[in-house]
Amino acid sequence: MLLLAWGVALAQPCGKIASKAPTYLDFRRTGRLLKFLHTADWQIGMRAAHVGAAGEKVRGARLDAAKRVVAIAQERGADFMVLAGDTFEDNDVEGVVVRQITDILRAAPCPVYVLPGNHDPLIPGSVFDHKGWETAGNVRILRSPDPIDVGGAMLFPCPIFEARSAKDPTEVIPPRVPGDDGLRIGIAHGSVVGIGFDVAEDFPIFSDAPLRRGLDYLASGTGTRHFLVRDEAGLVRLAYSGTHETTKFGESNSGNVLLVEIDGPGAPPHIEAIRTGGLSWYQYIEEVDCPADVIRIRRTVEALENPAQALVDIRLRGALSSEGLEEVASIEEILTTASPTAESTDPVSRWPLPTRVWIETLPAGPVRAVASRLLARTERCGSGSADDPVCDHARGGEVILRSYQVESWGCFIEPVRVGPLSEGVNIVSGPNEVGKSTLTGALARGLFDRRSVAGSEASDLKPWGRDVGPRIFIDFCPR
Ligand SMILES: [Mn+2]
Repeated sequence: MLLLAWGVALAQPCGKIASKAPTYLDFRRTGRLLKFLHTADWQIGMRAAHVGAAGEKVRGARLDAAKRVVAIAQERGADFMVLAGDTFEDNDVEGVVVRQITDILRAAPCPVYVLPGNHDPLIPGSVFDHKGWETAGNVRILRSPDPIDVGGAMLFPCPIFEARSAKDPTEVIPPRVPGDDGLRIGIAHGSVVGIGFDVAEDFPIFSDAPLRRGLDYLASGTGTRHFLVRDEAGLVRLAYSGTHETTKFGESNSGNVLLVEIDGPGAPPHIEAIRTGGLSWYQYIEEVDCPADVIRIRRTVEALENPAQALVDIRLRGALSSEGLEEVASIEEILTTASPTAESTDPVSRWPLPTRVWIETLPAGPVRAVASRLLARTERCGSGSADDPVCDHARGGEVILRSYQVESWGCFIEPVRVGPLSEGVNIVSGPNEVGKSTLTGALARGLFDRRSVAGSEASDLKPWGRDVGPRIFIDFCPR
């Protein structure tokens, strides 16, 4: 309510508040650039449980990256710094952690504006009530939407007071009044509507918010990814810095701070992403069938730059000979040597493949025949030169699908045969709802389900009103 009254007053040129109009620098005369750092989503206090024993390293890296942001402010002569929300993982972080951040920010050579986000909203007992903030005179917590004159520009904060909301946080920014041709910078935390986020309750920000709110730039935060939102004229006036340090495997475009420079009101912002992240995250999730597969991964791991600052997640699946298992062990050794915190969080079950001698002890019959064939397949692996190991196992496993038959399966009560299939692309055509997907799905389940599938998983496949088990027969031969 108070905000609304404020906005109305500003909209009336004769109003009391509007008469305190800020004085803007005349950029055309001085040629001065407004230059500031935009960062967000530090998520300090993140437990990083997903990386096990490396959690300490990950937490430390987030503090180191925060120091780099401050160092960049110094090097690049930033006028001020903006932290656009979620500086902390939550409001329950320990006092000592808050103190670490206030110490880092206190060292900044410029004012620092900190916006509470949805992880650290301004609620009673919030992390921003900590006494440590009093020691950092250059740091200002953005506790209200009151505009701030930073000398040359007005900042319009959109603080967050709750963990979830369906309300656009930028609604508190008053529109630009006629005659106001100053630089206006918004600071918000929320998700852009329509850009891959489920924004129903995640503080939706519309991509044209800068236009609607009369902003030259809207510094925003949410999630971990750095990205820019272009307006219809192709200009970027809404940007997400992303987190300053990567938080997990597979995360793209994180570990940066944005240096924003604006020549003057209306001028397009110049945005430069500067690397702040210290850790590199590498993930290899692979199927391995022979030592050559593992050797390739070992060579990649050996070639990692700065392994002490690397987090490596390797998950291998498959059957390996003892030679292959030795390679796995050597990878573990490389990682442990490079980083004392390395650990095998998901150890492989080490079942070496049977040897020829052991197989000979089996009674003659199908078990021995199958074991021999499996061994022969793994022995074919690993051909090629030492420099270029080759695994030809995959070819050994190929089969030709000849036909298949489905019965008592979904809409098919009577047996239906698909085939004969040709050795190449086969097209199954028919009107909508005739059962093409059911037939294809049945084949996939026939090939990959366990024979023992029971319960609702199996009964869901039964034709309606019939109590017969679904059946599929697949006719295939080796290539
Ligand atoms: Mn957030």
